[in-house]
Amino acid sequence: MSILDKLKKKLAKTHNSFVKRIAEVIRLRGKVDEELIEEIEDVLIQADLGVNITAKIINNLEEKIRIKKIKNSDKIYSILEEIIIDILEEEYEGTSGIDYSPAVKPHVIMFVGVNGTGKTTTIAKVANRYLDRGDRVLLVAADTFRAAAHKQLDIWAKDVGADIIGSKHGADPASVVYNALTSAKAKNYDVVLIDTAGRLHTKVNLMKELEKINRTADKVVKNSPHETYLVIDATTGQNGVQQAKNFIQSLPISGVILTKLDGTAKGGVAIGIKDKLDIPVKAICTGEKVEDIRQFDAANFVRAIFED
Ligand SMILES: Nc1nc2c(ncn2[C@@H]2O[C@H](COP(=O)(O)OP(=O)(O)O)[C@@H](O)[C@H]2O)c(=O)[nH]1
Ligand SMILES: [Mg+2]
Repeated sequence: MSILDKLKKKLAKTHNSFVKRIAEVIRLRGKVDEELIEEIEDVLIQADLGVNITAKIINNLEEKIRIKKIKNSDKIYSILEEIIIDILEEEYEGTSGIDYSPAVKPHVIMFVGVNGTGKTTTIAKVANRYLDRGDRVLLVAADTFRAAAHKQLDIWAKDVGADIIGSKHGADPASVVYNALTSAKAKNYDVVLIDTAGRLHTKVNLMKELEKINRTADKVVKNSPHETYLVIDATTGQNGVQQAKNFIQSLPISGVILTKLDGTAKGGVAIGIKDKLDIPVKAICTGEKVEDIRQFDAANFVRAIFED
């Protein structure tokens, strides 16, 4: 099976609900008129693309229809696919996925996001990629709020073969990070992945804690964290994207990792993120196993959901 075919299989729910409905709308309407455009617009909105990007897509579609004088609806589907790819390729120009060959060592990455979005699982996946390349990887259990959090990361660390530094439940996460980075420098680790809490007593407390971790890391390894990834659960659609704004206001987020695309019809959410948050999707996750992560390739993603 080709890489694209594998992705198609994982994104089948999004394909079946969203683009099949567009195809259906186009087939039933037959001709190209205002009503067809409105119906396509409705489907795009319902598919969690977001209002802004949908407006952009529809504007481009109307323009193409006018310029090319398209009367018959059978071309609309492929035109729409092309338009979305064009918009995303422009937005994603100059961006890249997760940097698996960083210049500076230790390369420090912090993972943030709401509880249950998939931070800990994603860390295992990313760790596995670095380990495959021969890097020495240290995981840091800085989610000290949930009692089970350290244990969960511990299990993953054993599974993928990474080292881990943690602390007692309730410890100060910034000091855990301080110790971990000091040790990472002394022991020449290549990569350090920091797991953080997704929930505290209040949202303000959580953001303060993450900001403190951020500042502390920089004190030990200059300019770190080199990357801060925001993990968003695709099944929560536009709500998940909305929640992201709290993190973006407090932290220098370098990219989004979108998870659980395998279990949702809301995969269209990936299309609107860069437009809405001005932060690129770096990678996508399509399952619970360590290999279920891949770099986000916008054009490939759109092809995978549009094409049979
Ligand atoms: N289907 C699916 N489940 C996922 C994915 N990523 C994470 N999960 C599951 O989501 C749940 C929460 O993940 P976890 O890593 O604990 O989230 P955290 O609270 O952000 O650390 C777990 O049951 C994971 O197995 C994914 O890409 N696909
Ligand atoms: Mg966790």
